[in-house]
Amino acid sequence: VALPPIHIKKTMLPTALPAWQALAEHRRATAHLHLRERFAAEPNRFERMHAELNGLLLDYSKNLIGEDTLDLLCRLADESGAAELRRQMYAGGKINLSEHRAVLHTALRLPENTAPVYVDDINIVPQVHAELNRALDFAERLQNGTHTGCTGLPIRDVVNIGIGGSDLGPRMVAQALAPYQQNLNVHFAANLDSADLDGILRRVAPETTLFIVASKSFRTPETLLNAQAARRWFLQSGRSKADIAQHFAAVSANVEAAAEFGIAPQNVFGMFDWVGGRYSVWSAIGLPVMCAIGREHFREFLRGGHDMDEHFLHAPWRRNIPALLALIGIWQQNFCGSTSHIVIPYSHGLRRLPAHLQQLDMESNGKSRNRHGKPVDFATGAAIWGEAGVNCQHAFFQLIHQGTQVIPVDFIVPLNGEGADDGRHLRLVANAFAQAEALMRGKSEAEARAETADKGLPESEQAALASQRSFPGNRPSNTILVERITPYTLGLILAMYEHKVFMQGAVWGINSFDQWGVEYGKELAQTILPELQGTTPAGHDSSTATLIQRYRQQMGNKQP
Ligand code: G6Q
Repeated sequence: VALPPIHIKKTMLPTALPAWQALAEHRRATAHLHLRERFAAEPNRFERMHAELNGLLLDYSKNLIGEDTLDLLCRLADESGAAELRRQMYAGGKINLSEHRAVLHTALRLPENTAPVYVDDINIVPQVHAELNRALDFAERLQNGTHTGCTGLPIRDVVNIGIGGSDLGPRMVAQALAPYQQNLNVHFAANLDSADLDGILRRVAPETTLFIVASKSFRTPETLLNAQAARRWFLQSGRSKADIAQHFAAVSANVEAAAEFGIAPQNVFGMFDWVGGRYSVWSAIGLPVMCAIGREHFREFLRGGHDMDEHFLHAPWRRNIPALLALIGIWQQNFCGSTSHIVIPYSHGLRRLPAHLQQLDMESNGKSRNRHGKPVDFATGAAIWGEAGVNCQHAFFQLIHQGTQVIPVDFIVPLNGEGADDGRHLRLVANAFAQAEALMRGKSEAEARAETADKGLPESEQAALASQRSFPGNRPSNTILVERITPYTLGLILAMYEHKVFMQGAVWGINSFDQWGVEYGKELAQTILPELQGTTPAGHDSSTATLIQRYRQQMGNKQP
């Protein structure tokens, strides 16, 4: 089905839009307002500034915004043409212009009996389900012991070898859903540092281990080198090449290369050209997750993602959770001057979520040209970072409270924990809420002084202490509550962030779906590798040339 061309003018940067100009003016007029005063003046502020979807609650009231700010941000969304780009994305339009690709991670989460989605005139929904079912069946055969190792023993350990999008998503999801793990242990090796894979190989046995080589391109050197190391380890344990069929699987869009590597065709699961690596955990790249949690739970994860897709597609901006996160992020970054954004899950299971979001967001929106190649004149993707709460409170929170930068925070809080109900989770939640409140309110010098008034300190010391113990407050945060982390709620959370990233890219007019910086990194080492091995370095700056020289002096003839 031919889609009409995207209507956004190529030369138009969002800074030229009337709403952008109005927001800049609005910031000048409202910068003096403190959140503490806003809350005092608006008793129903929470009521007006929260949104909910199927048990996920977004409280965005602790942001430096008023109703007027939100109105202008929604106008910006309209003027930027984000709704049209969203329509194109869901319909299979090739919105990844630099790679001429459709962007259809939403199609991976569609129920089976759904309206067709066409890419190059082919309805992809049946393909999606065929490949999903193949992967789920395979995971089930591993789980129930129908697919055994070459000695007839059941598989106990699954080792995923992949990197970037072929690692971070499935690793994070498998870890977050550990309470749903059934009878297979899953491990993840990504780093080229041999300590990563070798550490896993020391803990597993060849006859009960299955390796998944996860690489969309099947050309990523890190993954191929680790896969070759795994194959060597397997063969050196006395197994034959014929045994590889029982112990190696692959997920790739490059089925021929997987076959060349020696993986049996029935163990190769396809990926689609129209899914970017960082959006691919919902595809067969989720195979290690399927192995860990099984068919029904994986389907629940997809259902969560799909429900968020429907919400993002249909809800008006003002009630649209991913759009609100995106627009408030744009406000914070482009109008209030923040340059980074923190994600703090108060959940040990979600401790890798910041790492996953780092890739999702920074690889998608770390761009300095618009989607038609025009340089931008405003800040795009924020630096994303974070760590599990409460650990981070004892580390970098000092800077968030009293540092000179304002860094917005997302607090992600499951109301129920997974472990023993001995009061620790209750305190975890108390910490999350208290941090958000403290960041918002701050503490005036007078309040700090009142705290130390009865300590019998000399007046000068009291004053000095009060100034150190005061907090500016007015520091923005979102709080995202779910009842607990389940496959369904994790699906909601993950898709929510994917659409936040899309929405920001859409308003900024950039292509969130290519990653030339990653491709560049893949090329660069190719030049230096032979030089480390002995060919004469050429054309480098003095720093790089000396570093190469140092390696060669140190390694002498010891190089592999
Ligand atoms: C993700 C990126 C990148 C990619 C890795 C692995 O969106 O494209 O992180 O996932 O470079 O690529 P392969 O899956 O092709 O090995």
